[in-house]
Amino acid sequence: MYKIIGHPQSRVLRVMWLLEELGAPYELEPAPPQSDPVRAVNPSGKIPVLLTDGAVLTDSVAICTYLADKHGKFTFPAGTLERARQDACTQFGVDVLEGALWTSAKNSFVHPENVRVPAIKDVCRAEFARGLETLATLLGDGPYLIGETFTIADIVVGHCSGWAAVAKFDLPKDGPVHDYFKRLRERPAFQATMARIKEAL
Ligand SMILES: N[C@@H](CCC(=O)N[C@@H](CS)C(=O)NCC(=O)O)C(=O)O
Repeated sequence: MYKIIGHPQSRVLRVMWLLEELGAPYELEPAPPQSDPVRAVNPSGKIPVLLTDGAVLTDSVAICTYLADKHGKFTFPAGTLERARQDACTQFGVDVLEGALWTSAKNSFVHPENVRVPAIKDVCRAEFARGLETLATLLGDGPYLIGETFTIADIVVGHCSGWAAVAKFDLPKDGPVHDYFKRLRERPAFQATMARIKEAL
């Protein structure tokens, strides 16, 4: 049994979604970032945290990579060219899409008001829009980032699309990227994750 610590409307969703895809049972403690239960296991106070086999794992991408490698699913094996492409897509999600969303969030509500720079949010929107153009190229004929195989790179990018919707960033109303995001949302494991989040809140 895995235990996830962290409020699920966050990068915690990535770990929940992957565990649902894997069909692996897990417990969720929906603690907010910087709360006592989080800081007790992760000094940075950041979420998600995964407790497994007596160990504390942090960082959503590190956790997803560990779980996918461990279960041998939703990832290509280390040392293959497909894995290198998959990792590049994951890093694209984190660097470009998440980078824009996170900088915008930090300057909207995460940082104290006196250190926020609201004007940066226009830059974030522009970067995100450019990222969607890159995504269309990476996706090619799809259906997923690495062709026919759904991987953790799709989970990271898919999570960013939901985050963008909540943050009211512009998303395509039709076309291949729109259809890709819809395809991700329609996966039974994603639907199960959303149901579990609803139940937890
Ligand atoms: N790279 C980390 C980032 C974790 C992170 O910043 N999580 C946010 C919530 S989604 C958080 O805990 N923020 C509180 C803070 O930065 O103090 C990951 O992917 O897990």
